[in-house]
Amino acid sequence: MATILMLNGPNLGLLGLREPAIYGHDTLEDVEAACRDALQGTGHELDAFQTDHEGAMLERVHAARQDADAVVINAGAWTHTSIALLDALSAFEGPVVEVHISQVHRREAFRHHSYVSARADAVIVGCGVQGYEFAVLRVARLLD
Ligand code: CA2
Repeated sequence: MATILMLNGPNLGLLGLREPAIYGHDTLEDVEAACRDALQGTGHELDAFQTDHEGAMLERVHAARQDADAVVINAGAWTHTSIALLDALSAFEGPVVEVHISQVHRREAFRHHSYVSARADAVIVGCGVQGYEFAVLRVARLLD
């Protein structure tokens, strides 16, 4: 049994509670439940972590070297700013899939560049929260 770690960065704890026109009505809890359902029968389990603190995220990525086999990450705004997060993800050896709920390339120019993409094995953008399910199924396939 492999462990897939789903990471969500700043403000994503507000999912379903604010800005439904952009991010939809599902809460992060709903998304985690949908991903656990999607993984039923694959033999893989989901662990999930959200933080608004960059240092806490870096430490969780470091710990993933010991306690996770793959990472699905929506780094939120850190996607566009954090070389530190890219460096932490680069030290993780398993598959990494990047998710963005919104179609970032149709939004402001500052959302078009992702540091995380330099490490990601796949990037899922603009599929709404369903993108997380696609991402966990993709890493499950990569782990098999
Ligand atoms: O589309 C995405 O998933 C983003 O990663 C979301 C980030 C944004 O900075 C990225 O450019 C694209 C923002 C996450 C904020 O999440 C909220 C959720 C509900 C209400 C308010 C913010």
